[in-house]
Amino acid sequence: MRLSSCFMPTLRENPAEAQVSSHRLMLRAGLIRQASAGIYIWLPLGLRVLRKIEQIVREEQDRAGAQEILMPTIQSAELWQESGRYDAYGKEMLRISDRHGREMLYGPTNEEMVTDLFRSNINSYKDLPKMLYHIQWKFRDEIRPRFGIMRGREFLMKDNYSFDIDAEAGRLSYNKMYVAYLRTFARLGLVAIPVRADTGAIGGDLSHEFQILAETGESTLYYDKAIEDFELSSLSGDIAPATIEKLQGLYAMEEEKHDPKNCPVAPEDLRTAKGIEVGHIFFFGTKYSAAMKATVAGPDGKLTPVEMGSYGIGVSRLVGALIEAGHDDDGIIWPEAVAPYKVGLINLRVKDDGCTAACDDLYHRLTQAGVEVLYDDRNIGAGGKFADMDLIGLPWQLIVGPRGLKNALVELKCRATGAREQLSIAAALGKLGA
Ligand code: P5A
Repeated sequence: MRLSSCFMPTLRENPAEAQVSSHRLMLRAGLIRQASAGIYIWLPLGLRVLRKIEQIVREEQDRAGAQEILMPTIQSAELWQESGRYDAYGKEMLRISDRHGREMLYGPTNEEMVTDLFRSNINSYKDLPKMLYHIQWKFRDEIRPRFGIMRGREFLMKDNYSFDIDAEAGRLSYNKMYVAYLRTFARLGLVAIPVRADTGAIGGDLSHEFQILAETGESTLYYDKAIEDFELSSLSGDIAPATIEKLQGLYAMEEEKHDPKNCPVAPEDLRTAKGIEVGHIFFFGTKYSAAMKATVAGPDGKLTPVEMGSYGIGVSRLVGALIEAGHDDDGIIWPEAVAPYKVGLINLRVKDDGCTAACDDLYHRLTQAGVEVLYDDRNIGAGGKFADMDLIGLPWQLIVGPRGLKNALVELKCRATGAREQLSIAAALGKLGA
């Protein structure tokens, strides 16, 4: 993509309304703009990141055996009356009525709808287990939307729902998702600590939140330092059941549930940190299936309510969380897995025919090789180009000017380390995978 034709409205100054780095940088780097309180427009650069995170989340859901569907954002109130949550959900639910005066709502989550889908289509243990997920916008009328997309009113969630014949099988599905989450966050280069959690409005008795460590986190965590030995950000390959059991057995609690007097961890082994909740998983058994009569016939022909769990990832919140975990004074530092482009190609002298020809050629060759390039071909000063490129945080900067070209050299800068190298064009292309 050529920057001269790109819609990337960057800001030099810090926007007054932004209190945390990620919100500030998302506005400054031209990733989002606010449409109204807690509701955002995703601009081209921000949308590219959102889509890449979504894709990693999707691949790990698919790998765990879940199947993707797409349920609507607008739901009918009837199903929520059946489960009993229509009144219980309170003011966080955005209630709408259609032209016939029917009560509708903008979905804050989909347990009811998916339970209805299940009961109308599956009625035998032979069709179990099943896991169905979608990646869809949600609306929660948060009393205090803040920190940009981190606590929005409209936000993108991946929500998965598991269906099993009994509690034991349900627990296996829960653990499958637990592993899928560890893998997902590791692919994003994040340390996400699984913390035992309350089940709140969703219900049930087994639940974990996945918390990314960041100073600006809204939760305070206490956890056994042994969790750090699992090197959660670099997990790869299969994760053995014994590892899961060990990890789930280690102490990790939010402040509200942490009781220093009864904490099983010795004070010198206890860590405390702030966290951002990027995922939350629940095993709630028959809470919805019993209320909504979603039953299955077992091998003996007897009908029993299906055992269920639900598993959420805050896909849009992850964009903010990744920035909280990766930035410096100059701007964002994206991990390669989700960067909007891999390389920023900086043409230092657009008016110099030789320099522009060399840049055009590099742009062409990188693009041909499938490397995602943002080409700064604007006719502005070098200072503005460097500042913008650091701000938007692409992993690599390929800097091309007439002086270097005289010696057939270009400069390659790594955004994360700041390291710079003078290289021949062929060597630079090689390093970038072209
Ligand atoms: C699990 C999936 C649920 O809703 N039902 C379906 C269950 N869980 S949850 O914890 O309430 O939400 C799941 C994740 O969504 C993100 N999230 C938000 N992101 C941005 N703005 C918000 N207002 C917001 N609320 C929830 C979180 O990452 C949460 O873990």
